[in-house]
Amino acid sequence: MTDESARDRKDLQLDQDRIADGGEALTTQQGVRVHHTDDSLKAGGRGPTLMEDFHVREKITHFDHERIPERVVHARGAGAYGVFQPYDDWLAEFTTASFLTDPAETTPVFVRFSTVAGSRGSADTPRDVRGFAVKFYTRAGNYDLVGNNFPVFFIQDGAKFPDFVHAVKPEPRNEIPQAASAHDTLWDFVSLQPETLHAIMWLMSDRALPRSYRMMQGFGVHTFRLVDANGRGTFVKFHWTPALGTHSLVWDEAQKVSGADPDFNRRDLWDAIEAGDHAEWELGVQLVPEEDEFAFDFDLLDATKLIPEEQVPVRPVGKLVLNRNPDNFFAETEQIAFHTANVVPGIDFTNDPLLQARNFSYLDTQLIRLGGPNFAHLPVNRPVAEVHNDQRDGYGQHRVHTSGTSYNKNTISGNDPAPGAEGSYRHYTEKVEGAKIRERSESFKDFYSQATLFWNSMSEVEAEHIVAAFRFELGKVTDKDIRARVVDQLRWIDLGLAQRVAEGVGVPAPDQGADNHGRTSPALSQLTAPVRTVATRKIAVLAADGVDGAGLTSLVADLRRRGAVAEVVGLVDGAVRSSSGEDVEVDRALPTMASVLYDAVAVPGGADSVAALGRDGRAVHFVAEAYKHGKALAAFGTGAELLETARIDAEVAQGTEPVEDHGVVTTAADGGELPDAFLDAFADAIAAHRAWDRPTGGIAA
Ligand code: HDE
Repeated sequence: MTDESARDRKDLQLDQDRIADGGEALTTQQGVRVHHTDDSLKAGGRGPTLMEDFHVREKITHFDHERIPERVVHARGAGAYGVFQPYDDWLAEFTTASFLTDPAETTPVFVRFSTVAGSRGSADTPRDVRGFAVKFYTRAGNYDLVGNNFPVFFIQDGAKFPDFVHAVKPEPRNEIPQAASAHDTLWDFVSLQPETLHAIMWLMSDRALPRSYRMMQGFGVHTFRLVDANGRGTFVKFHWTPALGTHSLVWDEAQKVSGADPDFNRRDLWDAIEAGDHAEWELGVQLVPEEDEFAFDFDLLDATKLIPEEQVPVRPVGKLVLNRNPDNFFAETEQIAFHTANVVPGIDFTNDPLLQARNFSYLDTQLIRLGGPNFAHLPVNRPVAEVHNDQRDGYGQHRVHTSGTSYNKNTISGNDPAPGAEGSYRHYTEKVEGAKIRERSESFKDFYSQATLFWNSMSEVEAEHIVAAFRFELGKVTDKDIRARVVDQLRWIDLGLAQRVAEGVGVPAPDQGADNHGRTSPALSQLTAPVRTVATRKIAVLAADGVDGAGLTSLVADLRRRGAVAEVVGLVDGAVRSSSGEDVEVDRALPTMASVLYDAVAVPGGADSVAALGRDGRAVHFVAEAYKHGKALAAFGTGAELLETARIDAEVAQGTEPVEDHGVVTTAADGGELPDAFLDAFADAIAAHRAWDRPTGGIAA
């Protein structure tokens, strides 16, 4: 964004810290100009290095200290800046937080997405929960909504968090497997801790394999509290709904993406923002009046439960747009410090024991990760609201306090800074009574009903994926007793599920289980109301010398006009020579790409091009694999011959009238303008995300 007036307050504040290094002299940290940085100072050209070489010693010392501890969970992430704006003021009846209620107010934000279990250098697409952490730089101070892409969590009390994380992280003896839950310790834990099962169902579902950070929902998970001007509280659940719809990879694809592009989700976010395709979500809330606290058949304080949307609708509040990539990964995405206790007036906590533990953990973790108590001075963490207090000193102190006092109350400095100003944070007044006791509330003890609700709400395809995921995960568990114990738990969710899983993992299938309550929540399925759009979808257009250039150009232009990202993929880089002798520029060389990096594949006509592609195993595999993963395919002219070479079992058009068969769209037309009906049918197939009902062998899930 070059337009000054369009730059938000946080962006302008960051100018104080940006260092451009344009045409400057190289200096030491002390500002002394350096004459030569390729060789150390030595006693003779072949002699020993001298201690007095302050430049090289400083350079190496700084390098030695470049790393900080990675996050103990959510180490792998990607972030971006953006802006939040409410649509209108309806929520003002419930909260004094004006950034949620004043449509004239835009709030700068930084959002960090992450995987949970993997190390900082792990791949983006393991089966895992995704973090969705939003820092709002509001005028009333920073508010952090540190959520996930699942609405429920694995445990109910923070006391179990270290146990859970130790179980899911790589095994302690050999640090294997990296970024994967398919190993003995996680499933041992699950089999002994049934509160995990609802979130485990989400983990085994397609939700754990988002196609893009831009195509996943976000949830605050806990029940929080909104507070109005009179101190009245209202329970609230926060939801983020992506404008592009919620879409997932299939498992076979996700595993291959890990190799083809370990930065798949990072790159997707970065590239989209660079291209001006700003990522968007709608913030919605489910509100529950305090008098209805006990109106549900679960406890609102239990983070393993969701409020079905059919019971309490999600009401739209405003829009989040991510529009600016960070300047420096370490300074911003790595050093950003979220904390669930960063709240502003109008938002408060509940007694959810998971949330209460988080309110301790996040500050504590930043102290070790960022090396002391002054991490709020780091540019990305600094509020745009003014900061004044009597906190002093500590490692990395950036402020030069000029006041003669650092205590309150004082007379020497006119009692500045003074508490109690208008707009101060006031904690919600809640009456609390109870015996001091270490126990789990009885109201938390139904571990299965909502896991069943989730299972019942899946479409057939989604349910199949869940069964396949359990079979994969438990199939990797070496201890058969653990497999059997997990299956034994699953029968309390649904007997059929337990039996299908058992069959795949070589343990006895149970013949008795819980009576399935039969309830569903359609909103839990990703496939019930998918948003259909081709916007930002990536399409590979395969071409070799002899391609029908006019047809190719017309297809690519049409896809780009619809907002998709169309790339010409050649056998080698450079250009392909069309059948009519023009050069068509190649965007990507086939050996550097894979079908798993695209949403759809098109094969233009041109006899020589199609024959050359047909002789290349990688090109044939590219098409066959895209088909296997349910992706839209299109071919025109002789292009359909490549589909046959790839043994794709679809009806193809014999004339110019397009034929669509399970997401495979063909026309015999070639050269010049392609029929609109063909282009529309291909766009529809891409927008449908996947053709789930392909006949031959189904989707490789
Ligand atoms: Fe976190 N979590 N968490 N968590 N969490 C961290 O904070 C923790 C939980 C979540 O992009 C850590 O700065 C405890 C639920 C996200 O920087 C740490 C408990 C949810 C991120 C921590 C939970 C989350 C974190 C690690 C149980 C979804 C990444 C580094 C009581 C609502 C934020 C850090 C980022 C990160 C502790 C449970 C989401 C150690 C003790 C539930 C998105 O403080």
